[in-house]
Amino acid sequence: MANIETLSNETRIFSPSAEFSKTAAISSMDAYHALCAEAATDEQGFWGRLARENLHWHKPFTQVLDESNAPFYKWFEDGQLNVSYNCLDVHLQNGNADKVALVFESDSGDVVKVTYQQLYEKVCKLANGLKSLGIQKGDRVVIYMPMSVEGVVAMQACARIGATHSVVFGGFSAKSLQERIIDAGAVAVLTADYQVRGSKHLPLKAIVDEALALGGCECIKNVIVYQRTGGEVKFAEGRDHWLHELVKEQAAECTPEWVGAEHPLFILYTSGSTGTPKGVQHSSGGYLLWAALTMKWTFDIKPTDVFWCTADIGWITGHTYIAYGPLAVGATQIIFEGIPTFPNAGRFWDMIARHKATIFYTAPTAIRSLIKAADADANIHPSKYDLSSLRLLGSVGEPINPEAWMWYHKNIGAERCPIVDTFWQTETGGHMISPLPGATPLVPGSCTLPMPGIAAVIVDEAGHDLPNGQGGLLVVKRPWPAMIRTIWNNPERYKNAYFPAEFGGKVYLAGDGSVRNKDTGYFTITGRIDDVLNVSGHRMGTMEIESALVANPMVAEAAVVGRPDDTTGEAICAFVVLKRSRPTGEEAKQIAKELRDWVAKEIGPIAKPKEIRFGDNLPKTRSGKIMRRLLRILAKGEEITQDISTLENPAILEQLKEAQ
Ligand code: 6R9
Repeated sequence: MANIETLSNETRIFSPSAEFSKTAAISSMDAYHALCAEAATDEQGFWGRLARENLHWHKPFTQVLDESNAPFYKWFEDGQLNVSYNCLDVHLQNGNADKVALVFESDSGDVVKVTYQQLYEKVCKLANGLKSLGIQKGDRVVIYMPMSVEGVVAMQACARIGATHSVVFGGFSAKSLQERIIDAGAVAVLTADYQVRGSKHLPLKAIVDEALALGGCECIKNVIVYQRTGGEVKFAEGRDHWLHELVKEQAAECTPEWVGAEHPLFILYTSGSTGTPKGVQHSSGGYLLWAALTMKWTFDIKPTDVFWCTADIGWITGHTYIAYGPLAVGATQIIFEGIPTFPNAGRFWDMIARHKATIFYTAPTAIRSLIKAADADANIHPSKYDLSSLRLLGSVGEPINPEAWMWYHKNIGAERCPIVDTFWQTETGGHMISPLPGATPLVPGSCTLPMPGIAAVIVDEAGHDLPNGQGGLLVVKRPWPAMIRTIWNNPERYKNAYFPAEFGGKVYLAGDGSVRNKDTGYFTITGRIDDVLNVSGHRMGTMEIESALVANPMVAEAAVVGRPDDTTGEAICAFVVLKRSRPTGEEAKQIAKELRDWVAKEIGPIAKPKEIRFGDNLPKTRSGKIMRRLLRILAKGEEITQDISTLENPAILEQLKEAQ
C-alpha cells in the first residue's frame, strides 16, 4: 500500500461535473464555505436551523446546545420527538406511503419489496408486541439478527417505544454476546433461528441460548425469534417467542413514545485500545439530524435514488446509513443478506444492474477483494454488467488506497461518478470528513475536508494546532449533534478516552493520525494512534485478542499486532508463548489452528489471527515491557535495524522472524 508521504502528495484531481453539480444539494465550494462560515459565526443558529428544517419535533426545543457540563454535551434537550415517527409516519403524511422503502435481496437471490406503508405496519406491530411483553421506554433490547427486513424493523420498533437497542453483529461469539447483554442490562434479545451465508447456516438462536447459559444474564426476560430458515431450534417455555406469532394479533398502529432529544436511541459496542468493548451511547435528536443531513449533503439523496449501503446493521454504518438515515429522508434502499462472493464475485455488480442502484456505498476491503476476483475471472469483471444507473459512489471504514480508488472510479463509476471517501467513527454518529459530491474536487486517497459544522483539526501531542503538511493527531474542537454522549455505564472512561485532560478536557480525540496537504488542506487519515486494529473495516482491540489467547490453557503469554495486508487493510498477527516448549513444524501448525479456532469461539471469527508465531519468550525491555514496535517490524517481515540495546533477550527475535 502507498505510504503516507505519497498519499499526502497525490496530485490527481477530479472535479465534479457541471451536470452533477447542477442538481446537487451543495453545488459549489462557495456554497460549502458559506455553510462552514455560518457554523463558525453562529454555531447555535446553524444547528438550530438545521434541526428545525430536517426533523419533525413533537415539542420544539428552546435551547440548541448546553455545554454547562462539558464534555457531556446536550443538544436540543427540551425538544421532544420520536425517531421512528421521523422515519415512517412523515412519509405516509407526505403521500409516499406506496414508495418502496426496502428492496431486500436474500442470499439465494429472492427479492422482497417493502413500501413505507408496509414498513410502518411491521414496525407498529412489533412495537406493540414488545409492549405486550412489558418492554418499555428506557429498557435495553439486544438485537442479534442477520441482515433482514426484520432486523431494520426491530431497530425501528425499539425506537418507536423508546427502548434503547444494542445491535450485536451476527459474527460475534456467545461470550461476546453475553458480555454485551450484561453490560447493557438488557431485558430482551431479538434474534433469528439461523443466519444464511452462502451455503452456511449459522445458528443464531443456539448462540443466544449458549450466551444466556454462560450466566449473569438474568436480566433477560424474553427472547424473540425471527424464523428465517425454519431449521431446528430449542425453545425455553415462557421466555422464547416466535416473532411471527408475537405480531400476529397486534394492531398495525402504535402511538409513538415521544422522547426527549437526549434520550438514548442506541448503544453500540466498539473496540478501544484497552479493556472490554465500550458501549457507545447515542442520542435521538442530534443523531437523527446528522443521519438525515449527511444523506442529503454527502450522498446528495434525491427522491428517485436507489441507495445501497453494503454494511451490516451490526456496525455503525448499518445504523446510520441503513436503519436510520435513508428512512429519515424517505429514500428507497437495497438491503442485502448475503456476501459479495456468493454465488460469485460479480454479485454486487449484478445487483446494482438488476435493481438499478444509483448510489453505492461500500468498504475498501470489499473493493480490493473484488479487484482481485475480477482480474482472475473475466466473466465477473464489472465491464460485463450494466452499471449505468450509478451516479455516486462511496467508501467507508478504512483508508482507500489510490490504486483501489482509481479502479473503483474507472470500472464501477465509468469515470463519471464522484467518489465520497467518508471518514467517521462509531463515536461520531455520521460522516465527519468527506467530499461533498457536487462541490469538492476529489483526490484519490484523501477524505478531503470536514463537513460543515465539524471543527476537525490536527494537533501535536501537546494539543497545539499543526500547520498543513505536518502529521499529528486528529481532534474535533467543537461538539456536534451526532457525537457520542457517553460510554454506557462508564462516564469516566468516556472522559478519559475521548476528552483528554491534557487538551483541556473539551476537545474530542478521534484516535486517528492525520496529515493535511500543504496546498489544498485536504486530510489524509494515516491510521489509528492506539492499539486498535482495522481488519476489513472492522475495529478490533489488540488487548481483546490477547486476553482471548491467554485465556487458553496452553498459552502463557501473547502479544498481538497488526501488519499491512493488501486486501484486508490490516491483518492480525499474534506472537505466542506456550506453557510447554516452543512447537515447530506440523505441530506448530496444528496448535496455531487450535488457537485461531479458540479466538473465534471467544470473540468471533473476525478476530481470528491471520498468523500465529511461537517463541520461547517475547521481546521485552529490562523492565518487562513487551516491545510491540519490534513485533510490528517482525510481522511485516522486515529486518530490525533499530537500536535493541534495551532488549533483555535479543535471541528471541530470531525465533519470531518466521511464520509457522
Ligand atoms: C464508520 C466506521 C472507525 C475507524 C476510524 C478510522 C477508520 C473509517 C475511514 C477510516 C480512513 C476513512 N476509518 N473511515 N480511515 N478513511 N474513510 O468505520 O466506524 O467501525 O468505529 O471505525 O475506522 O481508523 O477511527 P468504526
